[in-house]
Amino acid sequence: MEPALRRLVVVSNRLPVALRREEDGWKLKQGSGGLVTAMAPVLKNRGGMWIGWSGASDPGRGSKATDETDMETLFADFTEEAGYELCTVPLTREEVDGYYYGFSNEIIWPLFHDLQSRCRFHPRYWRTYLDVNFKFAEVVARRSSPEDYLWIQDYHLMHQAFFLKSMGVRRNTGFFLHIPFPPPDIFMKLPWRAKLIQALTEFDLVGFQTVQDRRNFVGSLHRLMPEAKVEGRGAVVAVNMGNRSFRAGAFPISIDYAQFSEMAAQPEVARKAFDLKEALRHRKIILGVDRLDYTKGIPERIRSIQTLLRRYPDLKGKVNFIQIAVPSREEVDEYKELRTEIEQLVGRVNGEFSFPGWVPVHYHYRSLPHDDLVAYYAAADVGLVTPLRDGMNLVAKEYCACNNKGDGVLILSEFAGAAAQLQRHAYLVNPYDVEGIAKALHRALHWQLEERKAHMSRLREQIRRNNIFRWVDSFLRAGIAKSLEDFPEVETVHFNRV
Ligand code: ADQ
Repeated sequence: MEPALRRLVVVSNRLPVALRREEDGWKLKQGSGGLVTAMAPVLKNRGGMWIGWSGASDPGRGSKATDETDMETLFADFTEEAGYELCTVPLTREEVDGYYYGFSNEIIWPLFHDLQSRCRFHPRYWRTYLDVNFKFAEVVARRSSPEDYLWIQDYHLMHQAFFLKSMGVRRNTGFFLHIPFPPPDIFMKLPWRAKLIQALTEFDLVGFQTVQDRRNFVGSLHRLMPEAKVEGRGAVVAVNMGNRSFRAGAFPISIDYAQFSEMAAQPEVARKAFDLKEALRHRKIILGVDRLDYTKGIPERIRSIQTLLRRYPDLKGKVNFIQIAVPSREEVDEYKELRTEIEQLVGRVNGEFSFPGWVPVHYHYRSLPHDDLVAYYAAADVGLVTPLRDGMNLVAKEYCACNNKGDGVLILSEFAGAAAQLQRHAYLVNPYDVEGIAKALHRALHWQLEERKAHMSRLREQIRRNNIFRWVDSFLRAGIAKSLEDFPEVETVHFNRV
């Protein structure tokens, strides 16, 4: 069905561009993530717009060239090239501190990842979060029209529909939460729980990564707004609130499978993967790739390598663990402490086991160019993806897509959203169970080739079919569909043990 959609307007905290200073001044480059790749054609086809914070526009931090006027020129050039418009929401230093570092990253991020003891429930953060959401909504109202479909991304902007409605601005709105939605007992810890959940009900469609996240949301909704009645049992359900209704659904995000797989097959990338293996004398490679974040379970993972080498001394000199960590939220103390903890752990494990010619743990703290990252994925015998909690986890999918030989093993945390889709063919582990991970690693390293191939080919097929384009398509179809009949009941594999 061709949607009656004139234009797609994506709203997210950050714009999908990287700002770089080159010799002749500042340059904007389109971001390269799966989300941008998948959205770009839709935005281009419909002459769409992306609204967000540039990340560099706050006065006091940026240089003269990053002020608003120069930005406008850069954005106009970008629009001509990319085929869709960028629109920036300028934020002050105080706003960024309260809304982004404060409410989003010190409250919602830990709470929604079940780590409530890390939350700092400062009322000031909440107020700034509301102010910034209002500011975003004003820009959205001004720059969009009633025929547009507004697709709001993630936990930074949960009050968009609420503020648009309170301004009397009628728009068709969809919201997608990239991180998990916590179980009701945890969500109830939030001092502003009733206002937040009500704000979410103001969207026409609320999307989650998994069916379990949607259930958690509905559980909290029932406690806080008992008048809410849920209809339907498929991936998308309708919620009636008496005088109005909205939809809630599970839309597992994915990657541009073909792009990863094709890149891994390119001769230069295959060469890089081979060089990497050769540099490590063709030892088995166990790989971890994450943003450096306390939800990703990196210290536990390093301890599991330590346990592996203690328990199975025959593996000494035969395996390497490579951990690539992308710098993230570096200004925040907790992230600095985590970095130190990881570096000390790496030092301890290497100190305990290294001998001339072999260092068990290789740790890289940097962002990698895309082709290097793909080469690491292609070279790895085991993808070790063990977040303590994760909305989806794209690394798990990227690893499989790059494993063109099909002989790798994916060890995956049961608390990653990806486990709901991949549990039958990944080796599921509890990320807190250091001994369990060590055992899984030992088994994975001794698995028969046929068995590994059978599992990996199924994983790859599942990710190839359910790729990022399908995700965009299914969300948009749900966002503009007319009735629940458009969503026949589906058998969705979900994971209950959260
Ligand atoms: P993230 O928490 O950032 O995303 P993830 O889904 O794993 O987690 O995505 C990380 C991305 O960063 C991957 O695409 C990966 O390729 C890239 N990356 C990692 N290490 C890198 C390196 N060293 N160099 C370059 N790139 C690197 C949030 C949620 C997730 C959810 C996504 C998408 O927390 O649960 O899957 O959004 O919805």
